[in-house]
Amino acid sequence: MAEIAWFDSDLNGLLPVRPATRAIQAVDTARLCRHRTIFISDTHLGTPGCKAEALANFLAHNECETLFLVGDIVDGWRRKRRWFWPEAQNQVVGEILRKVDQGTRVIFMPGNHDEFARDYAGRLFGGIEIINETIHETADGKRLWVLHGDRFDGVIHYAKWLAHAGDRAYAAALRVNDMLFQVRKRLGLPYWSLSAWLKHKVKNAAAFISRFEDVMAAEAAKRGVDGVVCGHIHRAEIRMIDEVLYLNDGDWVESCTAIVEDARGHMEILHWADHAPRRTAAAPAAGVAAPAPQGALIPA
Ligand SMILES: [Mn+2]
Repeated sequence: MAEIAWFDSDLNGLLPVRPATRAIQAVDTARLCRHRTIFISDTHLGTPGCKAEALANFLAHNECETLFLVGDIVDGWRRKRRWFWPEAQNQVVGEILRKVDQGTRVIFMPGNHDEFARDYAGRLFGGIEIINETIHETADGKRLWVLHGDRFDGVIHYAKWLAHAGDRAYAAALRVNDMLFQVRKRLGLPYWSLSAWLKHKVKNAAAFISRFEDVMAAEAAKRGVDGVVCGHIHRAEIRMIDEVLYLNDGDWVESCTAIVEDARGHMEILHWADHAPRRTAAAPAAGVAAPAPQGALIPA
C-alpha cells in the first residue's frame, strides 16, 4: 500500500504510551479467525441502533493485519442531539485500540456521519490513521479504491431513510397508517395512505441502491483501479459491475457484516450473526466474569 506509506510510523514514538492491552471480551479462542484485511463501516456508534455487542464480539474474534473503518463509525449527527454511549460501545473502542496495540494497522476513513474527522485527515489518533480515501492492494495484486462513498450519493437522506427501512419500521408504519386513516376520516379529509407512500419510498430506495452501486463502479473504472470498497448504503455486496469489482461492507445497525480478505487476496462478506459464538444474556458482565488471561478491563 505505497499510497499511504507517507505516514511515518516514527510518529508513534511521540505519542503517550498506553498501558498494556487488556482483554475486553471473553474470547473463544477456538473461534479466532485470521484475515489479511477487514473492512467494516456504518457502525453508527453513539446511537441506540449500533449493534455494539455483536461488533465488539466480532472484533474480539477476528484478527487482521489491516483494519479499515470505512466511515460512519461514530454518528456525529446524532451526537449533537443526544449522546448514547452504553458500555458495549466502550468495548468496541477498546477492541479497536487493542488491535492497534497488537500491531494491526487501523485506518479510519470518515463518512458523512463522522465528517467532522475529515479535517484531521493525515493525522494519527490513538494509533489510528485518518485518511479520506486510499488504494488498498490485495494479496493477489488487485488495486481497490477504498472510501465511504457518500460523496457520490447525491441524495444523502435516502441513505438515512435506508437505515430505518426494516420490516419492523414498516409494520409500525402500517399501525400509524390505520390511526391516520381514522383521524383524517374524522376531520373529513380524503384518504391518504402512508403505507403506499412508504412503499413508493422503498421502491425509490431500491433504485437508489443500484444507482449508487453503478456510480461507484463507474467512478472506480475512471480511476483505473480493479475495484472499489465502500459502505454508506448499508447493503453488503460483492459483485462485478462491468469490469469493476464492487464491494460494500454493509453495516452494524442491522446486517452486522464485514468484508474480509484472506492471505491469498480472496474477498468475502462475513455475516457475523451466522458466525458469532452464542450470546449470553448479559454479555458485558459475562465478559468481566470470565478469567481474562491478558489482564484487567479497560475502565469505562
Ligand atoms: Mn454514510
